[in-house]
Amino acid sequence: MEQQEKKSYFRGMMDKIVTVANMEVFPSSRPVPESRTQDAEVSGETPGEPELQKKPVLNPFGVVDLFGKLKLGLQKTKEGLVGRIDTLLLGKKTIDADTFEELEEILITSDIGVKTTVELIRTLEQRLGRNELKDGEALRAALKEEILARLLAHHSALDITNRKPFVLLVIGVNGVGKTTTIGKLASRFSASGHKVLLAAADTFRAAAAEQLIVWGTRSGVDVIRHKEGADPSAVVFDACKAAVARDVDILIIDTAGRLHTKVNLMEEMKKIRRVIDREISGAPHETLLVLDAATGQNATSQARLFKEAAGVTGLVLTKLDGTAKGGIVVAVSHEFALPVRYIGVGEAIEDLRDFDPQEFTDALFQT
Ligand SMILES: Nc1nc2c(ncn2[C@@H]2O[C@H](COP(=O)(O)OP(=O)(O)O)[C@@H](O)[C@H]2O)c(=O)[nH]1
Ligand SMILES: [Mg+2]
Repeated sequence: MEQQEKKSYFRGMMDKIVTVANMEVFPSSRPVPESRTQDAEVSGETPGEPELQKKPVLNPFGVVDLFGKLKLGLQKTKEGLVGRIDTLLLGKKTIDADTFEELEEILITSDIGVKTTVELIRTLEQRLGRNELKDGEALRAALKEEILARLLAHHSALDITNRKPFVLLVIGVNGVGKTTTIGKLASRFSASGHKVLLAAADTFRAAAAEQLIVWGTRSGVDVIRHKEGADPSAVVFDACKAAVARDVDILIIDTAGRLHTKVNLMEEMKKIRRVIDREISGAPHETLLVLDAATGQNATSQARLFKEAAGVTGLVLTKLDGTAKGGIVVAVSHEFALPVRYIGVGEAIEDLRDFDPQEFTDALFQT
């Protein structure tokens, strides 16, 4: 009997030691071992080093032209959406039912979404009825106005200054760009003087944490990680404790999007949220859903699923460069009444941009 007790006491101690040994704080000052970055690259899914050395777009004064870069990033959507609209509308002297029918088709096939398209067309028809639209050019301008109005209606920038630590939970299915987005955000927040801590709660593969560490090392940001396969909630628990103890301004939590079933994934998200809230009351303060714009309507289904189950408060649309499906930005924001906080138009740090509805519509509609 006594021996039995000793045994279980011993096992309890071992469990504790293993738990502590499982956690690893990865200080940004520690060099990333060669093999780690290589691991990340070998996996093929997540390159360790994003390409940071792409040729900058310069304006005539030799200064990096961010608006020009945005326009370039949105080029395919511009061609697919506004290019076709121009072919339909420019030079058109009268607007009739056929014009609206064709416009509707262009909007739907550009991933603006059925719901938003129907609403846009209805509003434009009403404006025509009020004699506000004299010709094709006026209709084009009105369409831009209506799209902008819908984006502005839900828009607000992410403000991290009202809570400390501000807890930012990043969710989304596998491969959409969560870790890359977090890396870019970490370097931006730390460059603007904020103390940042990252949590590697995607514990499915070691490479996921390594990828975060590469970004962390680059921007001088620490990463809390556990061993591969550990319980994501345990990582989150440790990260919350560390964030409070170290007086950080913002804790950004990376998660996995690849549990076997949707139910599992959503249960995991709920568990993570419970743990965060228990440690830092009222947190997470923002739950960012990352969506890959190139997946078009799939992004809409993901937004529906995550919004219902995971308390999404903001969106990031990545990979707008290289896709003609950029209309999805308008569709998801409007359909789910969620602010788009950031958009990704490339792999460099400056390619993650604060979403600005005016700038976005200008970049699309400017000839
Ligand atoms: N072209 C482009 N690629 C991106 C963008 N954002 C992320 N990626 C790439 O998408 C791939 C998957 O990103 P990752 O962050 O690992 O996705 P995660 O599984 O959601 O964490 C990587 O190759 C990223 O470099 C973007 O805005 N544009
Ligand atoms: Mg990842």
